[in-house]
Amino acid sequence: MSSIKGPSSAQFDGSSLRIAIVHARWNKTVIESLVAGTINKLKACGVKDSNIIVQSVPGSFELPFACSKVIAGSHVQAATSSGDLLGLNFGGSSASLPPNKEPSAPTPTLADMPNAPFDAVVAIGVLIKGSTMHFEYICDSVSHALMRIQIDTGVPVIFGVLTALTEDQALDRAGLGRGAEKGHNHGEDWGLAAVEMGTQSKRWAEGKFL
Ligand code: DLZ
Repeated sequence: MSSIKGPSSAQFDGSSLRIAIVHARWNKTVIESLVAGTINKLKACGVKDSNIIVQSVPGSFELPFACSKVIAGSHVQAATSSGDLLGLNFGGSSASLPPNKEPSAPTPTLADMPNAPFDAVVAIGVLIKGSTMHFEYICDSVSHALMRIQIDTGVPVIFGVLTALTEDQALDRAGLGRGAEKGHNHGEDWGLAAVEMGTQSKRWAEGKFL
């Protein structure tokens, strides 16, 4: 019997979004597949290559700190580039332009610039239960911290952390199953969720609900 689990589909255009992926490096094989699945789906939704930023951290425990810093840093980056657009720092030094000469290149708009604040962040980690309580502590603290970051910053943080009881569970959820069924790559769902939440949160912030 086929499963009834999983999200129903919805289509969103990611072409104006800037998305960060922050991933842990523990359990590399599974991580790589999940990150690739996420990127593939982001691109399929129209997110431009230059608007997908990937950063890594040692393990899942470091994900909340990194997500928080990356979100804050993207605001600093955006503030700096809007200064550039006002001519404060255009092309490195506007003072070096010859007198009465305007820059000849078309002035970029903020939408073209690959340094707008992130519209969503995907946090990817793979936790596999061992013989101690380590797994429980990290799962619990990371999931709560990621939730808090999205509420506190107003930037959606997609929960791309697998909390698997066995290696096979983790492999199955990355489309790398060792059995006849390879399983489904959950990174694809996270890419879709990032585009949907990035798009919707922009609209909601503008009071648009249709
Ligand atoms: C230490 C540890 C262990 C035992 N297991 C995992 C795991 O399954 N997945 C994961 O992402 N990270 C693991 N870590 C590393 C911790 O997340 C963290 O990087 C270290 O405790 C250093 O803070």
